[in-house]
Amino acid sequence: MGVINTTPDSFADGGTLYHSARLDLDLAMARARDMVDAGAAILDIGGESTRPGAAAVSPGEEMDRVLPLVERIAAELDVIVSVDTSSPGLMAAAAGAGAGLLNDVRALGREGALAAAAATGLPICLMHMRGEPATMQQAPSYTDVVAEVADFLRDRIAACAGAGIDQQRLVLDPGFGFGKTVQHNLQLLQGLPRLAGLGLPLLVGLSRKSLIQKLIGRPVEERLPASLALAVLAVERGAAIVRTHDVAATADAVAMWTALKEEGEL
Ligand code: 9MG
Repeated sequence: MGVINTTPDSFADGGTLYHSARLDLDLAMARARDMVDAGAAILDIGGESTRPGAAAVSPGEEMDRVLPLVERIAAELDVIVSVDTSSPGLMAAAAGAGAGLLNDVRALGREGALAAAAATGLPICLMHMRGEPATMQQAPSYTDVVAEVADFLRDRIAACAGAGIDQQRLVLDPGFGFGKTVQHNLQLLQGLPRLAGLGLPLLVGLSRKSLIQKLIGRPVEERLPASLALAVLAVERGAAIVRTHDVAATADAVAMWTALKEEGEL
């Protein structure tokens, strides 16, 4: 899953698709095409930054950023278009624009989101987050982070069932970096097989995240090698989908692991 942020303030690639303070749709399409050529099966389009402390965006502005790109990608490229949103209005509009997946970092927790997502008939990624992006990194605390994330995801699967969303439509994500310390992230990475035991595909997003800075001191523009190491570890532990800013390199890293596995060398 390649990441395309239409925000001017994303932590990892903020503003790189902007010209004179406006989103450049042709540039975004070129990025999308490159990612598909590099092997992305899914492109995740986001219109609101979820980095800690990011400014909130109105639902109207989020739609204006995301929908034109969703429409063009769906019309021109052979790829599943995922829309990264918690907004019920955008979920409905995205389905009409050709989206094939909803990615909600709030796991359909916003008022109206369960019903809106259910009505689209689309697959949905339910991600765990403790708190809200503005404050989530202020002393997050768990007794057993893997068990608590698993309990949360089980509760959201049940809420989806109550809203008429079949389990077969769901993908689960532990939400690396969303209300977690480095230690919590490492425990989740180690505990991925337990989350895979919930029986649904796992999505992981570790690409360029700040745990890399905290563990080995790399600024965001130097986090590719460490992101690749984390991607391979996550796949080895059961991840089915890797969310990444660097599709070509990630596809190669995972292909190498797969080749070794198939040769019986791992
Ligand atoms: C939008 N977004 C940013 N990081 C993410 C992650 O780790 N997982 C998912 N599902 N979405 C994310």
